[in-house]
Amino acid sequence: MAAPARGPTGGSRAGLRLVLVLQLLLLLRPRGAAAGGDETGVATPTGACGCGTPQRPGAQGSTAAAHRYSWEANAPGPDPDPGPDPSPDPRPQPAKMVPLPAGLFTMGTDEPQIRQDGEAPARRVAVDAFYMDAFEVSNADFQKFVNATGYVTEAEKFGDSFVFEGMLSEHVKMGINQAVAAAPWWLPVKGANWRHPEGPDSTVLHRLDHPVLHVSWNDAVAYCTWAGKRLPTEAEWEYACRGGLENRLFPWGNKLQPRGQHYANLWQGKFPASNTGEDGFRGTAPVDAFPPNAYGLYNMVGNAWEWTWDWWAVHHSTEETLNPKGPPSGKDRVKKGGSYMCHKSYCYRYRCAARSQNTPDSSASNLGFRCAADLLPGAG
Ligand SMILES: *[C@@H]1O[C@H](CO)[C@@H](O)[C@H](O)[C@H]1NC(C)=O
Ligand SMILES: [Ca+2]
Ligand SMILES: [Ca+2]
Repeated sequence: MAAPARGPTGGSRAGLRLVLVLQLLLLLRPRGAAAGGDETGVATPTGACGCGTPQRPGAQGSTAAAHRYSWEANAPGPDPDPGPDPSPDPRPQPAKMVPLPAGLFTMGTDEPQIRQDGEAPARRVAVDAFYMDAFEVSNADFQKFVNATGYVTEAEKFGDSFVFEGMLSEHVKMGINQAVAAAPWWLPVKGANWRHPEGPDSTVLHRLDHPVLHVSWNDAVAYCTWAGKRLPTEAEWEYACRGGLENRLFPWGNKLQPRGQHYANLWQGKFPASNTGEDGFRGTAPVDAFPPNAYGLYNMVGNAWEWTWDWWAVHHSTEETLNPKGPPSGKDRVKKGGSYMCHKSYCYRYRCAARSQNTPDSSASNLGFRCAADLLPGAG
């Protein structure tokens, strides 16, 4: 499910084409290798985890399955004194943060499912107390930021971003040249950006409560900085994901669907041909869909991938560390959690120990973020 990266030249067309050709070659490797622990030692191809979604634009799937966990379903009754301003505010847009206690936890795993991603070894990591956004940053949150600052994202500057082929309208697909269309899952779509996740003929206006997409690592840092926050380190993200549980696969435990319930927005069906949307969503879900983990954090795995602060590396010391921040330099940044396109057969990366990477200027239709902070912004 990893999104493809922009070329090392930072989006030059020649670089992009080279990357696409490389991705095509990598994509032509035998399928299933990624999930089974391909140990070729090849750096994880940034497009290898592409899970094409044959979805019509705008078709977000039925919301029935996850509705019961949504804010609407759990909202308190009407305020007895609504006050003088009856303006319809469909839902609160809390960039709500939750406090996480300082702690010592086991990061990574000695039973890696995708070894070449550097999931191993298990190592003891201590983190100081910090705050974490309860939700992925939503389109409404990002709109507020753009309204206030006039910020232009990298996808808007480059003029395109990566979208899964299956999410595109025929009209948009027709405009993509053949050489690129030969890469089966990910297509660089002109005019795709956070406002138009599937290209110019799509909009976020009916899904402002969904995670913002098509934001690069640089965009994410700009947003968090504006909000008085920062990106979480990978260690903080994984500590938050685990919700106080030790040695579990998922934020809620080891069973993917306890009591038959869906706990995350993933892919059901035979990837990539069919996307049943059994969990209620074929594309993204509202940032408050599905049950939170024990720390009160929503959609840590699934829905949108989330950028973290760290540079990417696959070799880790087993020594115990305090507040590790990853390698001092690198080419790619770490992203965590997998997305709505992840299926075990192809992209078993919706586990707390799983990880992937992209260049910091990359953006795609399944990649978002949330922020962390040492102190509550505006407090004190
Ligand atoms: C951003 O500005 C637009 C246009 O003025 C407005 O419709 C929208 O509600 C604003 N968004 C937020 C989150 O304030
Ligand atoms: Ca889903
Ligand atoms: Ca997520």
